[in-house]
Amino acid sequence: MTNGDNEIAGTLTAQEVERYHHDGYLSPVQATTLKRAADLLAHYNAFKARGEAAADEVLRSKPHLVFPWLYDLVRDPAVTGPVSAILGPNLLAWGSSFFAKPAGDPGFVSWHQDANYWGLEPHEILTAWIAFSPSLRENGCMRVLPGSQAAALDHRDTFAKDNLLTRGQEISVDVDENRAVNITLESGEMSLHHVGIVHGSDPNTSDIPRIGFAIRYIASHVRQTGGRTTATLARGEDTHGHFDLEPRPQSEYDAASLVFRQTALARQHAVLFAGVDNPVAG
Ligand SMILES: O=C(O)CCC(=O)C(=O)O
Repeated sequence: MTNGDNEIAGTLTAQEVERYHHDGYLSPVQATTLKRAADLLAHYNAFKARGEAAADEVLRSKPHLVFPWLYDLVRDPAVTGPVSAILGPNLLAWGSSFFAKPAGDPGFVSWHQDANYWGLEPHEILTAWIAFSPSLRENGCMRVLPGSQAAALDHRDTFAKDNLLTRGQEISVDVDENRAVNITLESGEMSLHHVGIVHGSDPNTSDIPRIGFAIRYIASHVRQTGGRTTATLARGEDTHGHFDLEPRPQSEYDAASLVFRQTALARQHAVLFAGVDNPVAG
């Protein structure tokens, strides 16, 4: 398979894979060149500048279904190669979300574990969080608790103002923040985090925007426990057929891809959270 960003290794060493399994995350991993990251950010900014009423909602859940440049990133061997070193050769992307904090943005993400919400089994699932802009402590980089993927903790919905998770999901027991590690990234780098790891992030107190694109990858044998939904074939083959496969959008933000995305999300919502708004970003 050719690599979309030729100068990027697109794989992991055995030691890196072992570190991922031990710590529940791996960072940094090169995902794109600096130039490609700048192009991706330019695409993102150009779309935001259009001022579409639904922009934030679309960017939050499965935007790769309406932007060809994101669909291609989801399937890019430079990104899927390292993921595949952990999850195996056959990968689906179950979701994607932007987590964006403009300069000075009060938005934060409470401590949570994704595994609590997604209804996917087994947990051969990880997020590739790709930095479209630098992600630093001062602009609210993601933070993780190494090793915390081993135990499932109780959560509650807070609906807190400024929480970037739609329902303000948070762990309802004490989290020892002294153990947290800052995931700082340069543009074009990514972190990989296990679906069970405790993670969150603080507001952006700087004048540097923090724009991250999170892709939820699953091994192709993973199932949606509550019913059949859709996913994108990201690498290899869909050997199990547990999901209906999502097509590449014909062109940016076209009517057909917008309708397809709405339908896919409606199916996902119906299976996961009947009557609850937007589970995917959480
Ligand atoms: O971007 C952040 O600060 C948090 C991201 C997150 O919660 C996730 O990718 O699951």
